[in-house]
Amino acid sequence: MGMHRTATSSYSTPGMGLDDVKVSGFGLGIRTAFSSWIKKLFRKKHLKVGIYGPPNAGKTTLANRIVMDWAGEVLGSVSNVPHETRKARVRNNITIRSGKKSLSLDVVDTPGVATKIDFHEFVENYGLTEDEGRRRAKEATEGVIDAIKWLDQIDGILLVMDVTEDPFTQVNITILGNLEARKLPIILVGNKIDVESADPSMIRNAFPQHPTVPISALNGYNMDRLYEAMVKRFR
Ligand SMILES: Nc1nc2c(ncn2[C@@H]2O[C@H](COP(=O)(O)OP(=O)(O)O)[C@@H](O)[C@H]2O)c(=O)[nH]1
Ligand SMILES: [Mg+2]
Repeated sequence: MGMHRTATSSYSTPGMGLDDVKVSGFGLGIRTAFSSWIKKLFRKKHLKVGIYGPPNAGKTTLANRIVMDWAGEVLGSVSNVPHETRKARVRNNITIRSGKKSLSLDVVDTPGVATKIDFHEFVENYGLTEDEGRRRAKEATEGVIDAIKWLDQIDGILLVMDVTEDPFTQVNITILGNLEARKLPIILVGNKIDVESADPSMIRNAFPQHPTVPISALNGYNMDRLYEAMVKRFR
C-alpha cells in the first residue's frame, strides 16, 4: 500500500531554517534586532506542531493523514511493531484550513516516548532476530531522546493516545507534565475510535485540563474536528 512509501523530499533536521538565515552588511546590533524581528514575524504564522505520544498510538498514521490531506504526500512508514519511527520526521509548510481560517505549520512526527525499551519484546512478540531486536531497542532509545530534544523547537502539541487503552500511564503522565511545564498548547488526540472497544471518555476524565478530540487516523473519521481545534488552539 501507499502508506509504506517514504517521501524523500522536504525533510529537515533540527537547527535548519530561520536560525540559519544570515543577514550580511549590517552592524551586529541591527543585524541581531533584524533577525529576531524576522523570527518573530514568521513564528506567529508558521508553527511547528509536534506529534507526541507512546509507541503505537498512531502518530505516524496521523502525520501521514495530515500531510496527505493538505499536501498529497506520505511522510513515514507505519508498523504494528513498536518504535517503527526512530527519528523525528518533518514536513515543512503545510497549510490547513477550517472554515475561513487557515494555519501554516511544520508537522513533526516524533518517535514514541517510552519509559522502558526491552529488546526481548521485539524478539519474542514480533519475531525479530536478536540482532534486529537489539538494534531496534538501541535506536528506539535514541529516538526517545530525539523526541525530547525536538521539544525546544515545538510550538504546539498533538498528544496522541490510543482510546482502546487506559490513558493513565506513566508515559502519558510524564510527557504531559513535561509539556505543561513548557506551557505549550496541547490537544489530546484520542486515536483509534474505529475500534469497537474504543472509549474516548477515559482520556477526557484522566486529563480534563486539555481539549480532547477523538479521531481515527486510519480511516479519517473526525479529522475536520481536529483541524478546527488546531486552527483554534495553535493560531
Ligand atoms: N484501528 C486503528 N488502527 C490504527 C489507527 N491509527 C494507527 N493504527 C495502527 O496502529 C499501529 C501503529 O501505528 P503507527 O502510526 O505506526 O503508530 P506510532 O508508533 O504512534 O507512529 C499500526 O498498525 C497502525 O495501522 C486507527 O485510527 N485505527
Ligand atoms: Mg511512528
